Amino acid sequence: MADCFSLQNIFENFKSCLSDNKEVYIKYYIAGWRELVSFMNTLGSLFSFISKDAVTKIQILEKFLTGENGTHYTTVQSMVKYELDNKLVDLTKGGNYPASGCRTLLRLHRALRWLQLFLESLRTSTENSKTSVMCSEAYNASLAQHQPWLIRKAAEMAFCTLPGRDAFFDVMNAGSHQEVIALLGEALPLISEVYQITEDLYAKNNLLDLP
Ligand code: 1PX
Repeated sequence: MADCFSLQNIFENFKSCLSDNKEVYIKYYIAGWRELVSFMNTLGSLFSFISKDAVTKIQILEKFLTGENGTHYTTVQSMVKYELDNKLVDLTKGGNYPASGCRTLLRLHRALRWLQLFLESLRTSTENSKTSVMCSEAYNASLAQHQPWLIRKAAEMAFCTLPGRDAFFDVMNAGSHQEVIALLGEALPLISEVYQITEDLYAKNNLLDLP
């Protein structure tokens, strides 16, 4: 429900993501995504195909985290090491591990780039800016490159139904527009840091194109 959601909750989770030595805790990463999904669920049924896919991916990671090898899934760093050391990742084409932790998290990681771009453009937007345009620009500069035509079209259709900027600021449930903008300014560096650490780790291990 719209009133249960708050922008603050999302950021608290992404803040908790980073350990002292800059590893990314999967537990808080997926908790951040759960909050985002609950926000998306307030936007109407055209978004449900997106939130369903996000939930599926969150559940895959949760299962690893609570499973018998869960300790290896404490951080993104430990997951990458464990799955690579034990050859649990399909590196070039589909094989025995279509739902590895590494490839599943990569999908969310790419979506985090979308979030980063979208929130930054919301933060710097003016009264006349359109959320649908900001959303689709962020999408085209990130996730769209990894998705087929049909999904891109469905996503574009959903974006057109987004509430206008004022209503969008209201549903973020973080006070006045000025307060929302201030909160975005605080939170974006955190999200960017989590994104960049993951990106560097994946790049170093040649994991950015996992099938
Ligand atoms: C405070 C503002 C917050 C806004 C919250 C919005 C949360 C957005 C969550 C998006 C999560 C998307 C996960 C997508 C993962 C993905 O790329 N999956 C594809 C590939 O997976 P596969 O297993 O097949 O390799 C999959 O094909 C995806 C299908 C669903 C469509 C994805 C379209 C993504 C659009 C993201 C923009 C969300 C718009 C929210 C509007 C505010």
